[in-house]
Amino acid sequence: MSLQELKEKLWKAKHLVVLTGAGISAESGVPTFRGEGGLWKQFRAVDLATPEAFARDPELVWEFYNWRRELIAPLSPNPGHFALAEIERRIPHFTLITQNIDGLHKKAGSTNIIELHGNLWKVRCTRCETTSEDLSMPLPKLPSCRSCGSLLRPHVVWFGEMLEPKVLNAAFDAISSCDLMIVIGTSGTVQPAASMGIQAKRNGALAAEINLEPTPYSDVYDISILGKSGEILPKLLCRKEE
Ligand code: BV8
Ligand code: ZN
Repeated sequence: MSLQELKEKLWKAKHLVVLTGAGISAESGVPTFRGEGGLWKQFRAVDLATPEAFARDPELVWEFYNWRRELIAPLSPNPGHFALAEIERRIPHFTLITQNIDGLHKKAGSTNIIELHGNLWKVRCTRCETTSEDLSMPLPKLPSCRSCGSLLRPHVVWFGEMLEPKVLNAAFDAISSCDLMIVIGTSGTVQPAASMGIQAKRNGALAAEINLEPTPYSDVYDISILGKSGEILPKLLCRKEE
């Protein structure tokens, strides 16, 4: 199946679910997790994005997140983000599930967004759990809660942590009722997000993938289109033959 077939399915879809990963933000300049830009100093993101790393050295983990905030703040959504926001405006029922914490989907105008792994611009108190958006940069080396004075942490889901049940339930509800699911810019490495495309297929939806390179799921999806999401997604918007 090709881009043209995906386009036909898209404009007939009753409920489209899109799952995005770091790849959709790559053309905005956000380093992906497993690409060459994914390194930070001598650390790998997966070694720092853990509760153990935060318990061991909260200042280092906050330095990592402050670095990502400084890096991402000036970046803009790319044509792939904008195309998804436009598709949401044009079809009856659209749910966007993202693994990304960069906030670029919202900046591009998407509204019905499920942030599986939290948000880089939100902080949460390690004691009273008060969660708020804080755009200030840089945050103090060890930011503290305005309500109780305890240490704040990034409001993101680290490796080894459960996703918030209400977030996960919202994602699975969408996946169980969609008739088309498009998985974009994710290597299919991180669970539980990685198996959501197959889940949708099992529930009877047509499953498609748009990715720069093949993934472990490419052969299982009904449609697998290789390329840059920033180039492919805008093509879905024009109704004429490509
Ligand atoms: C959980 C927030 C239950 C933080 C993130 C085995 C051992 C140990 C652990 C596990 C295991 N199996 C499963 C687990 C659990 C673990 C996991 O999956 N580990 C992996 C690494 C094996 N999962 C968890 O811990 C999750 N929780 O399962 O709870 C539990 C509880 C306790 C114990 C066990 C289970 C929580 C996972 C959430 C982690 N937090 N982010 C932060 O960002 O700082 S995940 C992080 O990775 C990002 O959110 C990122 O989005 C995500 C996934 O990566 P991708 O988005 O796919 O990015 P990647 O770079 O990999 O790929 C990019 C793709 O885009 C590539 O394919 C590339 O080709 C493509 N691309 C590039 N450019 C473009 C493009 N495509 C299109 N266009 C382009 N221009
Ligand atoms: Zn507090």
